[in-house]
Amino acid sequence: MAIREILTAPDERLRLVSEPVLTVDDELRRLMDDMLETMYAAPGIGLAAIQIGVPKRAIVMDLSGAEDDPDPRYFVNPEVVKSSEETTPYEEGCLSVPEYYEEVERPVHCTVKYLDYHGNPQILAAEGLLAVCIQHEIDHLEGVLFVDHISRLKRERILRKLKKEQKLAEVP
Ligand code: GNR
Ligand code: NI
Repeated sequence: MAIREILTAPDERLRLVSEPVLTVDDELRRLMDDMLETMYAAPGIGLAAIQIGVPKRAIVMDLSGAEDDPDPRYFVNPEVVKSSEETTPYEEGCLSVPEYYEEVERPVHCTVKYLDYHGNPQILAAEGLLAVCIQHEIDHLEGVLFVDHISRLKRERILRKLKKEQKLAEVP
């Protein structure tokens, strides 16, 4: 396993629409193992493949607390098949938008169809943090970031600051 570099906005690769996975094979499992290790190291609670520069529809997640045993989850080709009318705000962050947090309004409940680590089809009914996180990660597969759900003024301010910080970090 290996820790990979996480892309940060406004890197244009984060805007790619990721491609469906054709077969859940050892190569994909190695990618997902690297994603999980990268996510744990960050640390974060979810990661989409495009965040390490791979435009494939694969997500990893672990919502267990620091005290709990690890609970890694893997989602391949996830699709929201149902979502509630009712929405709720949650203060979101993103490893690709480091150090910025904003309230995002999303459906409270959603049902997601996906393939698991072994390529078996699964259906998940999500609520709470799981629903927030899976919707945030599926957005990444479409090239969407949480800042796309807030006001244009706030979004442009955040992206401008991130660009400036990256420029400053480049200076030898
Ligand atoms: O680690 C993460 N925390 C988080 C907090 C609130 C809502 C969504 C998230 S996902 C984020 C990791 C990440 O960027 N995944 O794409
Ligand atoms: Ni994110």
